[in-house]
Amino acid sequence: MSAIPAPNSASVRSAIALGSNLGNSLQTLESAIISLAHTPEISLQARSHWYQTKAVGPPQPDYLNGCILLTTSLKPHALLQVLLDIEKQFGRVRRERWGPRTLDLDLLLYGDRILHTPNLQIPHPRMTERAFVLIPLAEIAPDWIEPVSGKAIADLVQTVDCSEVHLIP
Ligand code: PH2
Ligand code: MG
Ligand code: MG
Repeated sequence: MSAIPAPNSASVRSAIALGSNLGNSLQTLESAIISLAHTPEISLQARSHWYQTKAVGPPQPDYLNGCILLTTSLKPHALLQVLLDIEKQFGRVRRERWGPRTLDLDLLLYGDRILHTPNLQIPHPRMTERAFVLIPLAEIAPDWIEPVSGKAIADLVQTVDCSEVHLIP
């Protein structure tokens, strides 16, 4: 009997939010997507438009925000480490919480997993309140159920103020 090769790892769908409000944000964000797409364990599936968004938090310049969908064989913490490495590669320096940054990559969703660890919470704990996350995510994953609220992204986006999130054509 011939052996059926076991898949070495299951692929899980994940959603990532991207943001930048320092330096050449558009170039940084585009380069970050290329870096992610070139990571061997990651396959890029979809990307949203970019949006210009008013900063939430201390006074600072507007952000560019967007979201991507990928599939990955990486476990959540390994995927987080890839995101942190790419942030560092683009000169991210961690200063004040919610302060300006050259690149922010946030792990939003990982399949239907709910995870609470000291350095990683999935779903991202503030994603359901943030128009700058939900609007781009709704473009590429309207039917994805956020597992804590049990609501689809397309429904969550109806519950937030979208007036300060502007599509960049
Ligand atoms: N990120 C923050 C804090 N505030 N505001 C906008 N508009 N976009 C962001 O990505 C953002 C923010 C912390 O991660
Ligand atoms: Mg963030
Ligand atoms: Mg972050």
